Amino acid sequence: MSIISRGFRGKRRDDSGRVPPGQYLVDDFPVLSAGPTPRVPLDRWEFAIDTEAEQTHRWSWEEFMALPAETPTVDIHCVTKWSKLDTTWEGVSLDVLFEDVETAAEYALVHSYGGYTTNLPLEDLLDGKAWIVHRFDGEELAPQHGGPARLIVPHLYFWKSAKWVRGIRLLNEDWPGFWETAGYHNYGDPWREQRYEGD
Ligand SMILES: Nc1nc2c(c(=O)[nH]1)N[C@H]1C(S)=C(S)[C@@H](COP(=O)(O)O)O[C@H]1N2
Ligand SMILES: [Mo]
Repeated sequence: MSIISRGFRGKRRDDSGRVPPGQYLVDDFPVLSAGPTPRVPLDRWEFAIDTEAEQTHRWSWEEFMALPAETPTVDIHCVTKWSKLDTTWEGVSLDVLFEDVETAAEYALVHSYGGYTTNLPLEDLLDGKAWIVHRFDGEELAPQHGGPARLIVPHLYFWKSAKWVRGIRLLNEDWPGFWETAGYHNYGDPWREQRYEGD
């Protein structure tokens, strides 16, 4: 009887198929901010959804924290080519925030404390694809990573995941955000390597 070796795979998980083209894996968590880190006291923090019909839905920090939370584990991909697998967050699904929002708009412009903006189709925020998170890796979300709360939309390049998120404006017509105006791709699908305008 012979001992058959099936090959030693080591302890590393199988990452194949999880890293989009042109990306490399990192274990640390790089900080990428286009400006200074805004500090928002929680008693003045609010998150708002404004519809194309000028209806506003608003949450104070207390109201936001009272919403049902989820703990997504997702892979994130920055256009500067780092990817980080299995990041763990805690926050509120956009499906919860949109529950009572009546809209026929197709586009969303996300805006942040500090003035950052980014755009995406509304459908990319819904159906379990996006969250407003306030915890990362079991800890309060650090200010440099977007605390007190940021958007995460892991299926698009990470610039769509607005830090220090303040609100979402729903629009009938697409309106490019900060990086989208500066030559980056309007949609930003990492699996299709949509880094720059024209990709
Ligand atoms: N408000 C705001 N959100 C932002 C940015 C920014 O400059 N300002 N940078 C984006 C980019 S390019 C990336 S890669 C991620 C970086 O998030 P991190 O600093 O937590 O890694 O945030 C995105 N969200
Ligand atoms: Mo980025």
